[in-house]
Amino acid sequence: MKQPQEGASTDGAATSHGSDRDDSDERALDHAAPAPIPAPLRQLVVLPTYNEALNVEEILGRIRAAVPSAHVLVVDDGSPDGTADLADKQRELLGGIDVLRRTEKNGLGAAYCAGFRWGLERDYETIVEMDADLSHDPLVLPSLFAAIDAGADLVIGSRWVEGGSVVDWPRNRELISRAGNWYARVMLGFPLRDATAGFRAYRGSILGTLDLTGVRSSGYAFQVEMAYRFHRLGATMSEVPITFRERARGDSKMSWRIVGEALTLVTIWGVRDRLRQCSEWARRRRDRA
Ligand SMILES: Nc1nc2c(ncn2[C@@H]2O[C@H](COP(=O)(O)OP(=O)(O)OP(=O)(O)O)[C@@H](O)[C@H]2O)c(=O)[nH]1
Ligand SMILES: [Mg+2]
Repeated sequence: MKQPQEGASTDGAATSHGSDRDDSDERALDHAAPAPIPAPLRQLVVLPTYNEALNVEEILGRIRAAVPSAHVLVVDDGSPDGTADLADKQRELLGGIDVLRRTEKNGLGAAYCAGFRWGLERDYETIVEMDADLSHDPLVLPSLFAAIDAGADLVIGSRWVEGGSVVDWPRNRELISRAGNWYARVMLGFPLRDATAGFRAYRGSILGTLDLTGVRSSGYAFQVEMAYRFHRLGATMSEVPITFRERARGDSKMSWRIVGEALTLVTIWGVRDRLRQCSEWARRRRDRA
């Protein structure tokens, strides 16, 4: 796939780069030996942020410490609290970070899709998504990458498999999450225990086959939609247990609208699947008659 030019943007957004090179270096190389073939880019962590000024520096430091060779892309939707500027400071300090500055808050799904496209354009082999609010522990990242290396196409950091847990989460949030996941499992026919989780790794070669422009969902529904699309492709999916911590700083963007969106879309997809199955069954009966 083609490498976008330095300073090129995804979705018209501006990116600040972790490795700015001098043009004169490029010219000097013109007469030298052929440029070495770049090593394949392996691991990208996409971190969506909206008003995470209280968390972004710490999460970036912890990701860098946990997986020093992974690249990180912060996707900020014009946070008024200066999150993107703080991320840029960490970029200069730590390296291996890019900041994609988008101008409008268009929801988590759109931010993730912009981040995925950025990574796919650069041929990353594994693309991780995680929250910036410290709910997801970066120390889990090596096990997500290892599961992809072992053959999985989608690996979910799961609260609801054996060994998984939540800390400081209100009981009603836990009930909504468990019930929503049960409903998604029944309606969509996949075996996942935590399809709404936002801590997961995708195999880039499979992610790249999806039409991301067709993704409409934004919150929990986005996570379910991606898992459902992988399931329909027959992809290998697995879950690793995580401990999820309620955010300690900053405001949640969760809302009843996001829960409603997930319920509505899961119902539509589930009913559509059953109608498809019925018409397939009727067609086969007709063919046999
Ligand atoms: N770029 C971008 N990031 C967002 C948007 N909405 C939420 N985020 C980020 O997505 C991550 C998850 O959002 P949260 O507010 O923590 O939502 P949540 O984890 O579902 O809900 P809580 O459990 O209450 O924290 C965080 O890193 C947010 O900053 C958005 O519209 N655009
Ligand atoms: Mg959160």
